[in-house]
Amino acid sequence: MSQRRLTRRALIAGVGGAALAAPVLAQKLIDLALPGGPSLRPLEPQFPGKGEMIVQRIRPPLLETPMEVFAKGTITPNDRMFVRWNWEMPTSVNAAKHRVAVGGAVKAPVSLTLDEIASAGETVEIVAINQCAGNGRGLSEPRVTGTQWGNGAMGCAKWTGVRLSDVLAKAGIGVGAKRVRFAGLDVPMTDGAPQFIKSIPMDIAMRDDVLVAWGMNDEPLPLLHGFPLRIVVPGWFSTYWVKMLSTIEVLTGEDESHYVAETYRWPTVPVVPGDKDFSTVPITAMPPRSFITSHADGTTVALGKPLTLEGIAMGGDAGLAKVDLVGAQDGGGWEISCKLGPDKGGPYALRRWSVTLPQVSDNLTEIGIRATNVNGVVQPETLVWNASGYARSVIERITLRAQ
Ligand SMILES: Nc1nc2c(c(=O)[nH]1)N[C@H]1C(S)=C(S)[C@@H](COP(=O)(O)O)O[C@H]1N2
Ligand SMILES: [Mo]
Repeated sequence: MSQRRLTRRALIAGVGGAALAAPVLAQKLIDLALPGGPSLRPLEPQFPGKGEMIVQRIRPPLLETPMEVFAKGTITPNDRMFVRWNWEMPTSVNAAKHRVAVGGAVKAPVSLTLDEIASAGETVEIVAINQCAGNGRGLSEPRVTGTQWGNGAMGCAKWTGVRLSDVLAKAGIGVGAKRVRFAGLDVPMTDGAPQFIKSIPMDIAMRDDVLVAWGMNDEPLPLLHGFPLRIVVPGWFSTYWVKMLSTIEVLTGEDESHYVAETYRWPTVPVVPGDKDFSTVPITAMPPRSFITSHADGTTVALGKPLTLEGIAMGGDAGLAKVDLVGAQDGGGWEISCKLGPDKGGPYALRRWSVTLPQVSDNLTEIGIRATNVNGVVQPETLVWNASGYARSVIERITLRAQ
């Protein structure tokens, strides 16, 4: 109980005083069914600015979206979007005083106000999935270190902003430009620890859908999601989507900074636990993924009746081509193609799928859902394990009991 109070106080201190008067409610727990355990987490109904969220950590906040949210629609409401900060986040930002410095290998460094950013070019809207590179890490077997996320460190929103290329044009890209690096207003909590800065290659930076965004689902970016500005790189893991953007720096060489050169990387070769000395590359583009949202694992369904299953899918860094329901790995050998919902949001958005089985004649043991994108990338049968649990992509399975 005292544990709960402490948690509550920390929570309030972390994001401002808005919820100070809120009553302490009875704590609800959710079971994320993490094979490496422990898998119970608090379900917090009133984290400031949020609806009910799974608390992975209070400070800096790591909040996970309950899977039930994805059953409701392909756009994740702002108050249900997962939250991830590596270091403490500022609890307020003065928009009038905020500037974005554009420097490094540019023709003339500039310091831009929000108005100057907003008028740097055409306003662009794009629907894109925001997914942590560690989403689903807690499901890794053998267990790996890092935040033990279930599959809720993802969400899909409509982002509004201007093209990064238009903002870069305000300073003029210099000779030999190779990468563009971003920093936000958050700073490390421990002395000497590296700041959370990230960079992307020049060709990605120049893409016409890579944004400096201020809008999220037609609202200003909430503080938790990076008010007033964040980077959006559709199709790439959101570790690159730097929040509370304050600095844009053009680099002429490789990025030797911690979060690019040392972490957020994965092996270029298959590895097993304990392997060392293999080469790594940054995790970048997302693979396809899909989930059953209509039925939780272990649900009972009616024997002898038709059964409709529904869910969500993503193509990753390319549009979705198809989604199939597949039988258990051993003794399966069947697959049924699912009906895709309308393509409302474009290639980087979540999409619905559904399939109706004419009659349930037995338990549906370890049935899976498998997405394929237009580049022919398919969710694999078995997880390609890596020691950081990055970029999970595997056929996710559930068992339904017929009764
Ligand atoms: N400034 C800043 N931007 C950041 C981070 C951060 O710690 N600081 N974390 C990154 C990571 S790892 C993720 S997964 C996403 C999470 O975005 P969200 O909190 O809006 O869901 O923000 C990215 N941008
Ligand atoms: Mo992340």
